Amino acid sequence: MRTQVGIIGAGPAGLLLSHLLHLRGISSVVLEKRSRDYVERRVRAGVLEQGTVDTLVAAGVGGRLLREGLSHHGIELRYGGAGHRIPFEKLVPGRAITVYGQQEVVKDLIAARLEAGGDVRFEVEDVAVHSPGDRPYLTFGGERLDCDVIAGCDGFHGVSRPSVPPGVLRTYERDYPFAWLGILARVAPSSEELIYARTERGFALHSMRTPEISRFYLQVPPDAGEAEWPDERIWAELKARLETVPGFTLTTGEIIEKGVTPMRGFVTEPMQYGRLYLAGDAAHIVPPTGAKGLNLAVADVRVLTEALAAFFRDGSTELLDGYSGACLKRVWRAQHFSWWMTTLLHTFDSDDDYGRKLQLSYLDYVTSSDAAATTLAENYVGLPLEG
Ligand code: RFL
Ligand code: PHB
Repeated sequence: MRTQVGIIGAGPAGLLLSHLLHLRGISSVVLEKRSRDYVERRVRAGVLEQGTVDTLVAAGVGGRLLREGLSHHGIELRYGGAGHRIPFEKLVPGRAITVYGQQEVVKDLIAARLEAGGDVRFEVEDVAVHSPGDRPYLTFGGERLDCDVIAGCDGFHGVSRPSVPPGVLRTYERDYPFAWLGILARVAPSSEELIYARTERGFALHSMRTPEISRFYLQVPPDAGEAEWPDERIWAELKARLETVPGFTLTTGEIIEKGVTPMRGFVTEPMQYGRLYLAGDAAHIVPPTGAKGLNLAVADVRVLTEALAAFFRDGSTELLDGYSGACLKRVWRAQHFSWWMTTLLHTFDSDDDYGRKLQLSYLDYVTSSDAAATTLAENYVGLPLEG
């Protein structure tokens, strides 16, 4: 078997890449180790930058997103007994975010790929990358797929990044001393906009998916297990961290999903080796406080598509050679923003009163100065995409 681009992973990065390449007349095969049902149900991100929405719409996969996505023009920062709105319409006019579940994006992309006769294979076993330096090929389940190029879109725990010879990639990492417990609940959101809450008990986030489904996150110890968090404890803690302003009541309901996510920043440089290109979480992850992971995956894939289109058009490798450099600027901006949001809103060492005072001082600044609030707003809605 052969294809132009062998893609490992049917997450947002791999599926969008396959779709955008198809629109340019470039063939690809997507190899995914999980089942279709599993990837379509995996609950993850929910906030799409304007540029992500524009990319999906321009690619013809934004129909349902435009109908069902919730357009948001602000977020609330809640701390010290008061809520403070960051108004996007005033600070970054014409730019907003859209709340639409990542698994809905994945469903839309899978449907589009299959409808166009795309080759997306699920439950593929033992994918391995061979000769990434020059004549790359993939093996899986006893088969061989020869490729001109391989795209490693297999997430943080995939096989593509470890297939690069030792010493080639440099990695940069930051671990945080806490995790997030994420909850999906069958209950109408108690707020119209997202609430990022800082309390002495830890951070909490009120997000949503639809007018009937809410999404919440709680800062928890790094080794927390789901078993330690029965539903009653979750609601009690969410109430303690969110019902901190007069007149706000959190409506509770049936919890339909929960999971613990570690908080980590990670970047690999470069994001390529020979004919292997890494995109999305395979190359970098951010703590979710800035809502950037999925959006960065989309930005990478846009750059990679342009570079591959030039390569298959006339053999030019200039854009491919510059792939990492073109992506990493945005990646590091998102790393910084995600670190900054995380540092601003989470509870760290309870003995560190100085750190606590700094946090509160910066929160006061961000919620009283348009200059500081604009910094938050323009990063949150997403800095302009190149091209
Ligand atoms: P994915 O989505 O992890 O997809 C990788 C795919 O590769 C498959 N795979 C393999 N396939 C074949 N062979 C192998 N050996 C393989 N190993 C892995 C996997 O099964 C999977 O299907 O990576 P991708 O496409 O790069 O997409 C990245 C995003 O998923 C991720 O950045 C976001 O979910 C991060 N994130 C958020 N991003 C946002 O932009 N906004 C948010 O609001 C946001 N919230 C979040 C998040 C991530 C979270 N978790 C659970 C990590 C909230 C949470 C809780
Ligand atoms: C989500 O809705 O899943 C979500 C929203 C904002 C974040 C992270 C996750 O910062």
